[in-house]
Amino acid sequence: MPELFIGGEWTTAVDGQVREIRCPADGTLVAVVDEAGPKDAAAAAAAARDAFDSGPWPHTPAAERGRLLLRVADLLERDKDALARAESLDTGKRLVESEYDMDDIAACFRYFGHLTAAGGTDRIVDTGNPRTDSRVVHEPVGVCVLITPWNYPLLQTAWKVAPALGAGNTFVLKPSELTPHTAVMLMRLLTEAGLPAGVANLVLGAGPAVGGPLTEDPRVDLVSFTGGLVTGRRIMAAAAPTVKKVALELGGKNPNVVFADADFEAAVDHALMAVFLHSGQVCSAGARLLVQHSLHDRFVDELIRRARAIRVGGPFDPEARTGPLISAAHRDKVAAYVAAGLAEGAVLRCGGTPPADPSLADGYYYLPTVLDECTPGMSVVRDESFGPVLTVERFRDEEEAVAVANDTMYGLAGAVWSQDVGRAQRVASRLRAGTVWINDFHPYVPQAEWGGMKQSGFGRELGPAGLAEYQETKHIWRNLDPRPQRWFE
Ligand code: TXE
Repeated sequence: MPELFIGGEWTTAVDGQVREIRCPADGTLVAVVDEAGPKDAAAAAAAARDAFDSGPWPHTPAAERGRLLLRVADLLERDKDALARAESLDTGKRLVESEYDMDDIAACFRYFGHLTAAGGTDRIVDTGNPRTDSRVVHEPVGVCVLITPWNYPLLQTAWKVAPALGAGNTFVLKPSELTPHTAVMLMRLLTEAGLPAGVANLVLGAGPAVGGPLTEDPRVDLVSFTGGLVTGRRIMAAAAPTVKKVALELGGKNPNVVFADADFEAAVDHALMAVFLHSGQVCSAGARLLVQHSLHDRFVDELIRRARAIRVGGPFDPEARTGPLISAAHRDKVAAYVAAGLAEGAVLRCGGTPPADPSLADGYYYLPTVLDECTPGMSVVRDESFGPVLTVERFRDEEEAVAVANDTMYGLAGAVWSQDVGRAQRVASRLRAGTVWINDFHPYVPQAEWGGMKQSGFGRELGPAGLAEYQETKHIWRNLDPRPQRWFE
């Protein structure tokens, strides 16, 4: 069955190209899928434009659009097992983690379904003139291009698709070429839920060949992108000539700041989860551990003891606690960062290699790795390695903790651990990041905005601002009693 979805029709690529999808856990062939090129991207942009300009969706009452999102949430729950399995085969992540993701995805559609249906964002403006009627209304932006990465394929897609549809837009989705399957399944569910033809379009394919042309296409009004910093910069530049609205989520190098008075057991446990969840392929991973000097030795010793015990394995291995990296190339990149860190003086405390287990030799595994005695100038500290690599730095006091934590070009997330409520609150408010956790790491809810400061990007997903991202604000002024103004008499 063809995998491109354009104008309500399933189709193959115009040029007949296909791509092999392989499971990162063992390299086995998952499927061969259609690979779009620039012509397919153009056809999808045209279909989305036509559906926006001439179709019913932008003018469908918000309550009805909200109901459709709620139906999608029901369908996602119905198909949870198949979706989770497909996600695990594409990404190599543990099935249980994919299942958690599917719950979050359904919750995201449910949240935006209710938010859309509730309406209430338009307002009447008091102009002070009784002969006028003035209203500020919210309208869809238009045709949205949604470009998503491979680490949380359907979750990142849901964060964009649900608000884009809720606001009344049409869209072209371009998922990562490495992990296309759940996007294909979502298109089927949107159709089953009753979405009109042309509103949702899907093109699978490489970033430069498909995402690039879409970003430049004058028929497109908005580009929402989640991915790497370098690609994000390219997208912003490509969108500039046509002055598109752009939203970017470009990852982070997130500090996890632990004071000596932190709850020891909880802080160690969360520090592991912060960085090694999904083998560190998480934009908000707590990859920089900042520990107060007096706690350092005890804390890092315990962390290493536990990190060594983390079992890596494939998505369906019930004993595994984390999975492979997405590709051989990505593992090479992670290994290169570790090598650079060691050359710059970091001390390897555990990991630093692929696992020795021969049964894992065909997958792209890398052991949980801790580099101690790191300093802010090291590339492994500054850049996002996006792997299971924790760098450890020390600090003496609150002032130094804040300075070191903020000494990064990124600003997506961060955490502070302390039982001193005042201090935890002070540090939280001084961290330059879109999300800050106090005595916790990683939780998020669809009601609360997500996004970055500094070079982690701009724009927000989730929460009311996540819907507003896909809306234009318009002021409609009505003169109830028009008379000549005689300005030029
Ligand atoms: O991402 P890319 P890559 C970071 C992480 C990782 C690095 C590179 O540090 O090591 O990025 O990963 C599409 N025009 N994150 O190379 O290239 C691409 O096809 C339009 C953090 O895999 O950013 C895919 O759909 N689109 C991140 C999407 O961009 C283009 C999650 C993301 O791929 C394009 C993933 C172009 N010119 C990686 N080039 C996070 N924020 O969570 C590529 N794409």
